Amino acid sequence: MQNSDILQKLIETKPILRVGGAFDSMSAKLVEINGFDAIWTGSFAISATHALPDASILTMTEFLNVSSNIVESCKIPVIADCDTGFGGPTNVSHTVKKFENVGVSGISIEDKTFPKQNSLLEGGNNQLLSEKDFAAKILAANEAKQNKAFTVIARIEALISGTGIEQALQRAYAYEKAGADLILIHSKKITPEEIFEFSDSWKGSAPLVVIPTTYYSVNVDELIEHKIKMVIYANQTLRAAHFALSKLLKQMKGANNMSGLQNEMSSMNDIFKL
Ligand code: SPV
Ligand code: MG
Repeated sequence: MQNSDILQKLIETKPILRVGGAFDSMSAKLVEINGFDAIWTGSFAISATHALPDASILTMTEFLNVSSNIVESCKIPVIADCDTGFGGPTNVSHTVKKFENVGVSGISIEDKTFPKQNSLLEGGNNQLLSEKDFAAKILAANEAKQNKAFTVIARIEALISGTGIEQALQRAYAYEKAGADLILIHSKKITPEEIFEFSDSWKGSAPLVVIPTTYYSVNVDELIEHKIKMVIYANQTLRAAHFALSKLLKQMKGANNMSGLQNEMSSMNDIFKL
């Protein structure tokens, strides 16, 4: 059984899938060890580890290399964030071929124009691609996959761009018709109301995915009640790594020796085990 089949099986059988964000093989391995269902290789976290903004700067190949390394180190499925698909429908076909060939189980593409900016960036540009042009990308992705179980996630940015629920629903139906396996409905609100309004109105059959970064107090139970099938914790690992390193380095810089800092880091044995 390929990992794409395993991911499909999990989607069919579990009430909700918990997906942890990772940006390299070590963070991905930790996501796996801690019992998550799948790994999200997010453009925000991967860009940040290159000290770059999440603004379509890294190339498809650079993102592919990170996901490929993670697939090699982990047993659980990997879902790759492929931004806007790195171009038009032909680029999307090529992207699917490349990511599927290295063993990634699914990709997500979003309906913004290239170059995109991170959806949560204050004052960021969130211009939407036309529904028709994005549906063509989903069609291309669907046609390009070798294994039927390879998951194509259509990510809707209508709520992020302020276009509203009606537009989000209309796009979701169009993308499902074009072959999307899952619909990712993204929001930057600090409460989940608009996500729930969307999911309560959704009459399609594609399961729904959310990324509760800004509405972080939402409970998993509530997500299940509102028909959400997958929750992606996209960037918490990156932020924790940044936080821990920043804190430690500040303390190290002012210290005469490292005695007081041993509890601020994993032991050598922890790393040997990894
Ligand atoms: C990412 O993790 O790269 C995402 C989610 O796409 S967000 O940062 O909320 O846009
Ligand atoms: Mg992203």
